[in-house]
Amino acid sequence: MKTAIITAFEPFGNDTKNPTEAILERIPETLYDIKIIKLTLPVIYNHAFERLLPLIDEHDPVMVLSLGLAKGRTHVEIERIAINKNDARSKDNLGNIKYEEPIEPSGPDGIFTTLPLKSLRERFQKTRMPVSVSNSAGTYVCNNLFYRTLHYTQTFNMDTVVGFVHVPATPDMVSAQPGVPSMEKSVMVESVMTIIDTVLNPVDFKEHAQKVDKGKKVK
Ligand code: PCA
Repeated sequence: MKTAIITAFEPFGNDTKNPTEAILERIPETLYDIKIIKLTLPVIYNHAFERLLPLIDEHDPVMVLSLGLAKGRTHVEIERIAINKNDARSKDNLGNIKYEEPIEPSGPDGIFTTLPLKSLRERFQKTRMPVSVSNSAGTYVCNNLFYRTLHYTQTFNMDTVVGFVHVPATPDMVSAQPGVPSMEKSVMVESVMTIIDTVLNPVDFKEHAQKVDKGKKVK
């Protein structure tokens, strides 16, 4: 049986929850005969990827889709690119602060997602769902995980589709923070499920697995 891996993150910073964990719970165990493996990762540079790596090696998944919280965003966003840099003022959950540090010293500056952005954009336009493409996954732990996953699968010429999705806060998280945008969990779940469906749907998947554009620009 083929597998796909979907990851969430633990809470970090001043927040006591991360909506990606609740989204993960709502994702089914199988879809189109593909087993979905779910994993919640620590918000720690490199540790997150090191937790994921044995599962990638064991299952050679058709897709690894990681979810992260980006408080301040207004809607669900699919990340276009991971960049080779750790650089954030916020501490990770082990207290690490990274400053102008490459993730992979000999890796490329940036690596594009291998999600089918064109099909995804068409799908979201058609369904009129509030999902867009973001051109920066930041330089904190989410970008670190995204970069390392893309770098690994490309280094070993794997056909795995690798993507990252950032979601906003939920309303309860920002009730005492006027002006900080939020989104209901149910809309996030629907958005993430549509992304997963677009990739794993047997018809779409077959077509786009052949042209997974290994780091090439997605027009
Ligand atoms: N968001 C952080 C790390 C964990 C998460 O959910 C980020 O955007 O880097």
